[in-house]
Amino acid sequence: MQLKWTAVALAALSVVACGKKEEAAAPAAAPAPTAAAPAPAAPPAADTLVVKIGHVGPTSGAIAHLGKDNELGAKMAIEDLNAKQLKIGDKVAKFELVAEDDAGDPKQGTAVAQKLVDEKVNGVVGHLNSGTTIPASKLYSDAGIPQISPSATNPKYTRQGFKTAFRVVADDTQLGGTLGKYAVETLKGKNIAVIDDRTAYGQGVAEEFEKAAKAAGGTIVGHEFTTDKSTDFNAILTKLKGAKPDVLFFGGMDAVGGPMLKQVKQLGLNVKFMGGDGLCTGELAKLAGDAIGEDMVVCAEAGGVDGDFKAPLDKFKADFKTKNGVDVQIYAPYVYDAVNVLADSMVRAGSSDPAKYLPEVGKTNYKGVTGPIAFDEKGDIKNGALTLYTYKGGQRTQIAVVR
Ligand code: ABU
Repeated sequence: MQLKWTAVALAALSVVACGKKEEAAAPAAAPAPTAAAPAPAAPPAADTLVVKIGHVGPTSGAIAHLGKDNELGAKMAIEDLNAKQLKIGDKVAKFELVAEDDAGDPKQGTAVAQKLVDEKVNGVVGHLNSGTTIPASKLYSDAGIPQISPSATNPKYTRQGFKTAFRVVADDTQLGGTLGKYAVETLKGKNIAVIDDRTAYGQGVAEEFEKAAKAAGGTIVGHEFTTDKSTDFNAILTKLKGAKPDVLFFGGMDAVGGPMLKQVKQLGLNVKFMGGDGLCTGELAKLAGDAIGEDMVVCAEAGGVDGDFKAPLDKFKADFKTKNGVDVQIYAPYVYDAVNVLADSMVRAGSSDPAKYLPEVGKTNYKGVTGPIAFDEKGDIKNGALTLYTYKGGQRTQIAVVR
């Protein structure tokens, strides 16, 4: 009897064991989603339209802080657009960000531009640097893909006759021109020295500055050259010191301008240090340390708002800080607006097909966080503003918005 019970029990256990074995041997079901391996995205519903927005900036390299600033602006725009459930034609748009890094390098810029073209993005916001934006713009133009740069200021970008190229900031003619006049008329500079980094941006803005400073009655006492990767400026600063300048203008980015300011201080060069938008970032104060001085640096952002338009920009900057834990560096709000301008054009066209919505980009009349946006026949922002800044107590501090 005891034996019989044991045999039945063993048989039952064996059935359970076999059952488990069979379960284990069965074809694996789809793995449960984990943080490391998320479940594949569900295919879009039939009434959903996937819209791919390419973004390119230097998210690696010396100005990665600026590239990341721009990319975060694009991410915020995409999230806000998706929350609105916009309709393009009769479908709800689902915007997807395709973010690429060009490292601020012209060759990498065209390589990632080709990648975006091959991926058939519906529009592009970028690139950040003029030196990458200009060569990439030919590829977008050939593919008929609308491109809006939120920060490239070299005039050539919109003067190539490409119908696809737009810019939501002022250009170097306006930047350099305003700063050159300001150096002479407001800062009372007489002997003016210039350094540029030989990039499309640095060289262009320095030339415009020089022209305007001369036209306002200033004397250019020296013009020296560096690169966008240099760290030692002693030779050129020493040479310029001999010409006794009262203003030194630098055409280049903050990553070079910060260390240059330190060496200006070490050499005892007593100048107002000026620069365009590439210098005019929150990061400059960190890069220069106490060499930033009080009211010593004067620079300009290639956009700006005042009056009633200030509140939306202030709100964007506060939201950006809350969401990302960092302050806006400079151009994130312009990226945010540029993505929205593309989306607004698609809605008006009832299509995300670049050929169909491109004409609507040119007709844009959009109220953004950076102010009103409309384009002239070249694709440049109409009535673009500039904001002049200095640094007080290590903080970028607004002087004035000028047009
Ligand atoms: N506009 C300053 C930074 C970007 C560029 O134009 O190269």
